[in-house]
Amino acid sequence: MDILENISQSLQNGEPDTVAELTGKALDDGVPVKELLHKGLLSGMEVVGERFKAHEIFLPDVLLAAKAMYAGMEVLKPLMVGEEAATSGTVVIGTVQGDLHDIGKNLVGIMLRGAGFNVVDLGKDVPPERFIEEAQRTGARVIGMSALLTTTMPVMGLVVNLARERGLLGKVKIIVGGAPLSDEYAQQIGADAYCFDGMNAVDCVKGFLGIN
Ligand code: B1M
Repeated sequence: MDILENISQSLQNGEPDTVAELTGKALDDGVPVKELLHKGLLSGMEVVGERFKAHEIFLPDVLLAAKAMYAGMEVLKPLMVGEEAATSGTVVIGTVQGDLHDIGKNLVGIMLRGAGFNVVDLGKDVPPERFIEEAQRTGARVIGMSALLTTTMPVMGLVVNLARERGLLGKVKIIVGGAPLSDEYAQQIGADAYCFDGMNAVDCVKGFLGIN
């Protein structure tokens, strides 16, 4: 088994220590960060999602896999963040109210920080009002919301409506992301963009702020 398969398998088994160790070893062996993230960690998490859906594994197994995912991300984080100074503007991010999935949102935060943005991370289960208050308090140029559940996606629309009521639309751009989201849904709720992953979120934010 090659090291990436090994990482994916250890993540599926919910083994944080092994995942961290193997991720470090793969880096030492010269495996690129992007490949490690996609072919090791994310591919493992995809299998976990499929097996959970098929009722082959249960919630505690998924939680352990999430812990293992974090252990791997911790090792990669310094390499993803880079050296750029945070001068490009503030982005407020969070996972919407009712939703506890934060792995994707955290990855997006890491990528945005790496691209030089000041990221205010509100965490998970964030009520609509908080996104707006923090954007106003920090003078953020962009609000980024994440949702992984079809039942929590509508909360994003509430945030857009609140931003409209407070006269923020246009001044603050709103981006949305997460597995069940789409361009169509983003348009439907009046968000400025749907971003499919962290790199795409960086490109969207740079585009909005006129940064190359
Ligand atoms: Co849950 N869960 N979960 N879960 N979970 C899913 C999402 C699910 C698809 C699994 C399945 O059935 N196949 C399903 C949702 C079904 C649906 O709504 N259609 C599901 C369910 C049902 C549930 C519970 C309801 C289960 C239960 O209690 N019976 C429950 C809900 C809890 C709640 O939120 N209130 C629940 C709980 C959990 C755990 C807590 C155990 C755990 C989360 C731990 C954590 O996040 N700290 C968990 C996990 C890990 C998953 C799966 C397996 C993996 C999610 C993940 O982290 N993926 C997931 C199955 C799956 O997605 N395949 C599943 C890796 C992550 C990097 O990807 O988050 O998509 P993702 O982020 C990507 C992009 O989407 C994008 O960029 C990221 C990087 O590429 N992106 C953005 C995300 N946010 C963005 C924001 C942006 C831009 C891009 O701009 C701001």
